[in-house]
Amino acid sequence: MLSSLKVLAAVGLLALNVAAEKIEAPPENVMVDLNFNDHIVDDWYLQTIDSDYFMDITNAEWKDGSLDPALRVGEITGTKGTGQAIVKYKPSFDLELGEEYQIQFSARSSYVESSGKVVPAFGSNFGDWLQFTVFNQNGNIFVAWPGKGDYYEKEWYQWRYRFTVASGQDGPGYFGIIVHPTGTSVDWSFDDVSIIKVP
Ligand SMILES: [Ca+2]
Repeated sequence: MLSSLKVLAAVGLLALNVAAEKIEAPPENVMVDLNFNDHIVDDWYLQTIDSDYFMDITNAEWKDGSLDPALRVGEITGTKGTGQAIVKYKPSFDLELGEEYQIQFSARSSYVESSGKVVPAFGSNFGDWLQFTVFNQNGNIFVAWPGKGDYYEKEWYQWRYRFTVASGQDGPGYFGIIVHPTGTSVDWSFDDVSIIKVP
C-alpha cells in the first residue's frame, strides 16, 4: 500500500509541472466551487492524529481592508514531524475516466515574522506543512505539496494544477487537505477552492 501511494504521489508531482491558466467552464463542469461565504463549516470534517486543531469559518482580511469568509484550521498543540490533521470536504463529486480536471485553491497562514510580514510558514514554503489531495476509497488520485504559489494579495497565495483520472480512479471523489504540525500555534486559512472538468 505504501509503495502504491508513493507512485500516486509521483504522478501528482508530475502534474505540478503543468502551468494551468484560469479556465471558463459551463456549470455542469464545475465539481466543486467554494468561497465559504455561506459560513457552513458542517460540510467539513476534521480528524486529528497526535495533535490538536480547531476548524471554523472566519473572516480573513484582504488588501483593501474588506473581510472575506475563509476556512480556518488552527494548530492548538502539535509537534513538528509528528501527527497530522486531516481536513476533508464531505460532499463527493463525480470523476470521469480519462477526463482532465483543474484544481485551484488559495491559502494563507497567520504566522507573522518579526518584521511584521505575514509569511507562508517560518520562512519556507506551504508545501512543508500542507498537502492538498483528491482521493477516493482506493487512495489518492492527486496530491500536491505546494510551494509558495502565486501571490495575489494580503499574503494570500493561490495554486492551480491539473490531473487526469486513470482507470480505477473514476466515480465518487473527495477533496482534502492534510495539515502537518509546526509546533507553534499557527492558523491556516483556505479559500476559493474549485475543481473543474476541463472542457
Ligand atoms: Ca471567501
